Amino acid sequence: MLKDETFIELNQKTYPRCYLHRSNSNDVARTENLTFICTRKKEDAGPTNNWMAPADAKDKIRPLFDGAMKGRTMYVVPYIMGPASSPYSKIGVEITDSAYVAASMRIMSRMGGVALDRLGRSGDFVPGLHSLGDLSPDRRFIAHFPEEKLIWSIGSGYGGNALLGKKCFALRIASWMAREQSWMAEHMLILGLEDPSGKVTYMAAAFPSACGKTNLAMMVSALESQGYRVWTIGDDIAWMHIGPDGTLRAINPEAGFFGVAPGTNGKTNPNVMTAIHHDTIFTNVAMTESREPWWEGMDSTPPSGLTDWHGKKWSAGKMAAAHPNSRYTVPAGQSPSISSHWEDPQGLPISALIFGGRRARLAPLVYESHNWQHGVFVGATMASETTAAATGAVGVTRRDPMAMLPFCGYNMGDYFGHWLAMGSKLKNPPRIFHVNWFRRDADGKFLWPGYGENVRVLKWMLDRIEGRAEAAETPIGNVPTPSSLTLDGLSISRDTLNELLAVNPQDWADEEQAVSKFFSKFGDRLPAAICQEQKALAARLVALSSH
Ligand code: OXD
Ligand code: MN
Repeated sequence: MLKDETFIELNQKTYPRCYLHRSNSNDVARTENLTFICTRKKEDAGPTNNWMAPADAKDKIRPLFDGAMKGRTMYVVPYIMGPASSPYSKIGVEITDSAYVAASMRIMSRMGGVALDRLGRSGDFVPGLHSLGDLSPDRRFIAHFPEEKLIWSIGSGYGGNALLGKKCFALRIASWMAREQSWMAEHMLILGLEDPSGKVTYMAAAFPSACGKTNLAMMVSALESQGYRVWTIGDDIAWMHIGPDGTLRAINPEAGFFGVAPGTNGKTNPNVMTAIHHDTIFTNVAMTESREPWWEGMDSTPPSGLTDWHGKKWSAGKMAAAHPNSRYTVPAGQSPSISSHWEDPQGLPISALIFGGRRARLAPLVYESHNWQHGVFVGATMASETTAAATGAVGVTRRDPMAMLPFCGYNMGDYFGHWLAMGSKLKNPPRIFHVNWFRRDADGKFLWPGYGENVRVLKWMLDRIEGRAEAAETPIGNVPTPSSLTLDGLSISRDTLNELLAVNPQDWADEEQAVSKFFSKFGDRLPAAICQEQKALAARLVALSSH
């Protein structure tokens, strides 16, 4: 890879075994418009997925693979998603003509001998065929065949399109398997919150792409001096099963972090800054004169002599030096925050599920749902302002249930039904919360400092679970009373706090309209319990505004 410049060597003194990869400039993010769920019946893919009939998809895509790998090296990559000895892990085999993909899979999954050993003579694996093709978006397809558990991807070398274990297998194909087998494959980080007694409570949280999952999972707690610490189990995907004791137990199917670089620094994520100083692949970041990786938001002023992500001399004022969706790929075990239990084969018991998104206006800092069914409704009504993680306009509000809109491998109406069904199978279903770190004031300034301070919100959740914290009832759920949040050491005015926690009935009535419009897409595949929750919310809003 060094020889053919797939990899550029970074400063081996300060960044040992770190390399920079520059992708084709038309191939820098997931392409949702070229991603297909290929089921026999269109309704089984549902209204939120692009659909092709399996036979049509194969007729269209197979010719693109003809001769595509000629003159290239073909890599056969057996890999395990999940800890090597976990009964919940699954095996995939990816065939690819990209050395970058093979090297990245080595970080992001347990690959090679360990996977072959586990596979033995069984044929129980998800095959994935990948080729860079000619990298033309006109001949780019990321096709999933969930009925036969098969993935075909051509024309892109970008992470989420090309590392087939991640979004394609661990979310799209796995979500289908999970419904068949009564478990859950979710776009969730997993963290452990340690309290002063040393007890660790595990939580899983779903946020749309590039909304801070990695930073939250790896947070350095602002309440560390009070004995609250955060441990990382995973930053992007959770596979959750019902354990023998009726609790929901989560494993992280991945072995590494494929994180968004811009905005990452010693304040926003000191743990990952430590982790990425060795054995890391950087993609589409800028490079300093001393051959170190650099991106916007790493420090306040760009150093002179930067090379941009295209490999050209960079000058300030023009475009960003690093691509906004530039990434680091780093083994999870390199983070100082990694939990000593992150590879526990039985997974970790989940006490809270958290949904969240970027909402400049609407949603309060945190609220708690009334029960599982209401919590599923809260997840189903999630929305967020878009980011650079996928191609398309940035900053528009899009509905993104459970942060799974781009990743659910089947009809989302049925997916809500699966969530509801899982709740009734759990002895003690986790509490369900919603958070919004991104609320802004009238001048557009963030109201909440975020990052390590978010532990204060996690602590409130823990206190709710343990019956210690107060909450005020609102039509959307329970919000903290100002005094129930642990705010010592943080300078935040009472007015700001009120603004952060406010639930404005008129705004929520407007939101309700948007939700109704979105739900109408699902027709009779929308579960009755979701309609019921929607009606109940509407009634509570009317009751409040007529007071
Ligand atoms: C990711 C994404 O890369 O969600 O994790 O886009
Ligand atoms: Mn993700």
